[in-house]
Amino acid sequence: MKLLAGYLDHSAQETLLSEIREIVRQAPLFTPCMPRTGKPFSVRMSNCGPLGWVADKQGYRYQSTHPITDEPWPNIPDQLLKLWSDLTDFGGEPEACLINHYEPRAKMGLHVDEDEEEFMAPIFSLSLGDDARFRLGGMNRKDPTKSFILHSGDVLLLDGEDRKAYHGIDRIYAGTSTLLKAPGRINLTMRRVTSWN
Ligand code: MD5
Ligand code: FE
Repeated sequence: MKLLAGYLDHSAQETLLSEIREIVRQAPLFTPCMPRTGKPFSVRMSNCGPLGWVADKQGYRYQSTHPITDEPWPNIPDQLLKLWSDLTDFGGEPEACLINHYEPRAKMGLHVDEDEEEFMAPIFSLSLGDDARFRLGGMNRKDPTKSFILHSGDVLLLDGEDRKAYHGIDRIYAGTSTLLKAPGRINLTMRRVTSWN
């Protein structure tokens, strides 16, 4: 795991945020839910790129359209594609950029990202807005975990072993950033999904 603390300066964060606002206007945030039980996530999501991650009673999957509007996802902003090519040595562009919106009380339980076919590609994660406590464990749910704080503008690169590690967001520290109009946090995660493209 590589944490690039404060990689984006304030003005780069503002520029990116205005692009994300436009994306979310076209592809509104939706509330994912757990397969079978239908229990809603506390995080709301949208996506940009050829594929987007969705979660509903049928399960977790990547698909090329928004689950409510049925429209294709908007493009990934050039600024994000450039960050991917600058910071990863993986050939090819990311296929999915998941947009997670955390309100102050939202969290994401420990999980492994395993809906992708391509496990060789890194995962790129960027934080905007309020600080969050991130928890990173090992390959097994019971392995010991470490936690650390992610700040607005931080980039996290996950490859190798960490790509399959348990991780989650324990809590948001509301009011620690003034970037967003309201307290909360946005996380952008770029991924390769298919292994044959
Ligand atoms: C977030 N999102 O802050 C986090 C950051 C998700 C998710 O976990 O699935 O949407 S992504 C950080 C990440 C991805 C893959 C592996 C690891 C971390 N890891 O092993 O630490 O909203
Ligand atoms: Fe994850």
